[in-house]
Amino acid sequence: MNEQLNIQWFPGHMVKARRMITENSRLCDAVCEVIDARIPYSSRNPEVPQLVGDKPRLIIMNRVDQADPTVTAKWREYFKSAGFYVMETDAKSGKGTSSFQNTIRGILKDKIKYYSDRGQTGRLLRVMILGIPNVGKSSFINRVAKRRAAEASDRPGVTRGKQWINLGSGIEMMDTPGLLWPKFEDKLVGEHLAFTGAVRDEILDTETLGAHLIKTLVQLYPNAVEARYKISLDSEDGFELLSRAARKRGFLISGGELDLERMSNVLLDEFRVGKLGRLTLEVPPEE
Ligand SMILES: Nc1nc2c(ncn2[C@@H]2O[C@H](COP(=O)(O)OP(=O)(O)OP(=O)(O)O)[C@@H](O)[C@H]2O)c(=O)[nH]1
Ligand SMILES: [Mg+2]
Repeated sequence: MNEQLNIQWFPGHMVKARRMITENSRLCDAVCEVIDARIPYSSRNPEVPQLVGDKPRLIIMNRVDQADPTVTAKWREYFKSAGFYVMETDAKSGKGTSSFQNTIRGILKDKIKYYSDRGQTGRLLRVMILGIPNVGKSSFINRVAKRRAAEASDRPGVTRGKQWINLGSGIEMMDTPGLLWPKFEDKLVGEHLAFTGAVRDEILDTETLGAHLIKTLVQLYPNAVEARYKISLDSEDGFELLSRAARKRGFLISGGELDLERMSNVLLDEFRVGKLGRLTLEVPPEE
């Protein structure tokens, strides 16, 4: 497979968002990085430290309902041993989100004491919610706030500006637009972000993306691919695997040629909605 996926995605609004995040982080007591449990490595923005300085940081592994539970547990331990606070959430159903406020109060207990020692008991704690596009930031905030405070939807780039959401309990959350970074140093990072839907599909070559995805899945979860597409897996070539799946489904264009674009779209959709099961594409580095 020679085709390269060249994914460069840093539109103008992200330049603005980045500036806005840096300016507002000064007002915040803590920063939450919402990451995608299916790609915990690729969904972490390497620029976060330089954007927000050394604020206390909480990692929210979201989409755990779509991720492989065994691998999620490994990532949890990995992040914990790296000194992060970690939560595991499914912001769609709300599972795992109810401990957020207590977790934040725990993380900021010294600060709370500092304020209360000075009689500033009513002082708001401000928490910035950061993450890649479409990861579930706004959904998470809505779950914690128990109302539709922030717009959430099934495509990247929905939240455009900042929005403060007051929880009415002394904590205020700041929703931010999904942010990527100007260059993916590692080609796999761009690919994984595209597979999971963090990068808008329109800027990508669908067939190449599909070929890369099926090859990746065959390497990591061969049984899931076999069960879903009923193809033989004795090939290392993504386009060949994709062709086999297209043939099996009878996806043809006029002239009898296989419709690989259609098969790619189906594969991407089925992967994203979880029809292949709970799959995680990245494992933590070994100690
Ligand atoms: N299965 C599943 N779906 C989720 C989860 N969290 C969010 N979603 C869905 O993912 C889509 C995107 O959610 P949003 O909350 O809008 O994501 P966002 O990070 O605010 O996106 P932008 O504002 O575009 O950056 C919505 O369709 C949500 O229902 C989750 O934990 N599991
Ligand atoms: Mg949003």
